[in-house]
Amino acid sequence: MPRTVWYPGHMAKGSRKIRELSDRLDVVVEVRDSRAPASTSSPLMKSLAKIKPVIRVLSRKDLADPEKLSLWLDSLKFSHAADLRKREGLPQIRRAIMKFKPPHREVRFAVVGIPNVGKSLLLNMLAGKSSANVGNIPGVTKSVSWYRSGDMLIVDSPGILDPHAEPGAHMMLSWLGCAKAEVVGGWENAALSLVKFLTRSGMAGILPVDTDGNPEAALELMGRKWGCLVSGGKVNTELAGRKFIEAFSSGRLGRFCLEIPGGERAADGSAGCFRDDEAASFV
Ligand SMILES: Nc1nc2c(ncn2[C@@H]2O[C@H](COP(=O)(O)OP(=O)(O)OP(=O)(O)O)[C@@H](O)[C@H]2O)c(=O)[nH]1
Ligand SMILES: [Mg+2]
Repeated sequence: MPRTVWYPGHMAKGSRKIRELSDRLDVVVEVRDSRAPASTSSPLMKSLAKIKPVIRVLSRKDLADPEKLSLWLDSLKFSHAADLRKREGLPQIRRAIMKFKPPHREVRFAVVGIPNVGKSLLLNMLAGKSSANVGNIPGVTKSVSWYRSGDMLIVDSPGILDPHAEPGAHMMLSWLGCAKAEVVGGWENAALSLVKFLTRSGMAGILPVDTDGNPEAALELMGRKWGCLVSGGKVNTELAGRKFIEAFSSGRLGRFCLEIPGGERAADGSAGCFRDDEAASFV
């Protein structure tokens, strides 16, 4: 049985530290991925949102389906979409944070979220310098650190997942690069389940090959298309799975949203993704 939850020591420690320093914060900035704003919400917010004001940043606006993203912006309070690489959305986020600045000192806030959603990049963009390490794999930031920039005192924190998540809840996160594929049974497993999801939710058009709905056949075709072959001309399905997930999560296959806000349908009338309350039940 593969493990389905990834919760190394630095997540437990980071979670404890953020709770300890929360008294010193004026506001919490939670970063989620625009392509799955429900599944990429931070487990820390269950407790933090009760004691601190929250500003939500939906990163990777550039990779999301614009119509579905606008539904999320309407339904999530205090949310701002951003393309952090191009600094789009940054002035609005900065203004929202500055509203919490006390007159006598700098504004103090923590950037929190699950792994690889853009927390450290947001911090660097707000600070105007490359202070925190950024990288496109989950688990780059391992500890809680303070950064000072002008009238902001910012805490960067490690990406933290829910240790009590349902089995399979991290599957969608692995498609987005926010959880490791090893934890959900490897790249092939993650890829097969993504093909199944896209086919079931009317999004098969984003697949790089024509498929009749058979996930194994689709992965085989992708492997041949991308030259993922081993001796005897067989397809290396683990490698094909990895290439597929990487192409999907980086946006090379097109823009998408995997979820829409609870109970509503996408603006085009399609059921093109799961409602947020269904998100964990697809595997
Ligand atoms: N296209 C695009 N990429 C982004 C955006 N925001 C962040 N990224 C990329 O996402 C990757 C992860 O960014 P980080 O800032 O390291 O993410 P993090 O949340 O700090 O990750 P951990 O420290 O691992 O938890 C980097 O390759 C960023 O360039 C965005 O708005 N659009
Ligand atoms: Mg980081």
